[in-house]
Amino acid sequence: MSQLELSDIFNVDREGKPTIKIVLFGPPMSGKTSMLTVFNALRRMENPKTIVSSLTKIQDDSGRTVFFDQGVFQTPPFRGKTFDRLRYHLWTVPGEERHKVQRDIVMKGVDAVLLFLNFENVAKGQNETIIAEAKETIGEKFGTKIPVVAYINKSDLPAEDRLDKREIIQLLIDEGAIQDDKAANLVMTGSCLNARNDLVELLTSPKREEYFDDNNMLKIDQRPDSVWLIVRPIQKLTQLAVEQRLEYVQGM
Ligand SMILES: Nc1nc2c(ncn2[C@@H]2O[C@H](COP(=O)(O)OP(=O)(O)OP(=O)(O)O)[C@@H](O)[C@H]2O)c(=O)[nH]1
Ligand SMILES: [Mg+2]
Repeated sequence: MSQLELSDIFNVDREGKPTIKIVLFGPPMSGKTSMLTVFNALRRMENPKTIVSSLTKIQDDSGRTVFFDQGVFQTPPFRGKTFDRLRYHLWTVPGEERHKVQRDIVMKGVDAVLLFLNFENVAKGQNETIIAEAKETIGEKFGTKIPVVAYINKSDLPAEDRLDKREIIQLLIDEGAIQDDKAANLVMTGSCLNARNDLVELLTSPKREEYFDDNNMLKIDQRPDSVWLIVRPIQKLTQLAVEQRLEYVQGM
C-alpha cells in the first residue's frame, strides 16, 4: 500500500492531475463567496504558482451568487519531490432559496462538503434548512463516503448578535451531519472578514519585510491566525477524504 499515489485514490482531471471537488454549501449571505475570495488572495500572496485557474464567478450585479464561484488551487511541491500534487476544485453554491436547481447541479460529483453556516442570530432557520437540504441532496453517502465538516462564519460579530455555538452543534448532530463524539473536531468557527482585514493590514504594513520574503511572497509562518481559521476546514476535509479513500482501497 505504501506505493499508492493520490492519482490512485482521486479522480484525475484532463491533465492527469488528481483532483478533489469541495463544495461550500450554505445559506444565503453566510460568506461563501467571501471565503473563496480570501483563499484566492492568500494563494496570490503566498504562492501564485499554486493557482491553477482563477476564480470563475457567475454572479448578479449585487455580488450574489446565482450559479457558482469556482477556483482551482493545487498543493505546493513537497520538498521538491515528484509528489502527486492534489488539485482543489473549490465551488460555492448560491444560498438563496430560489436557486435550489443550481445547487443540485454544483453538487454533482462532489468529494467533500463544507457546511458553511452563519453565526448571525437571524440565520437560525436558514442554517437548519440548508443542513437538511445538503443531507437530502447527498443521501446516504453524507458524512460517510462523502466527508462533511461544518464551519460557522462571522465569529467577529458581538455575542448578542450571534447564535449559540452549542445549539448549532446540537442541530448538526440531530440532523445526522456530524457524529456526537466528533463534533469537537469537525465543527469550526472563523471570520472571513477578519481574515480579509488581516491580510490587507499585512499588505499595507510599514514593516513589510517582516512578513514577506525576497520574492515578495508572504511567509507561511506569518499567516495571521484569522487566516489559519479559514484554511483549517479545507485541510480537515482533505485529510478526511484521503483517509476515507485509503480505507476504501484497502478494503477492496
Ligand atoms: N461580519 C461579517 N460579515 C461577513 C463575513 N464574511 C462575509 N461577510 C459579509 O456577508 C455578506 C455576504 O457575503 P457573501 O460572501 O456574498 O455571501 P454568500 O454566502 O456568497 O451569499 P450568496 O451568494 O447569496 O449565497 C457580505 O456583505 C460580506 O461582506 C464575516 O466573516 N463577518
Ligand atoms: Mg455567493
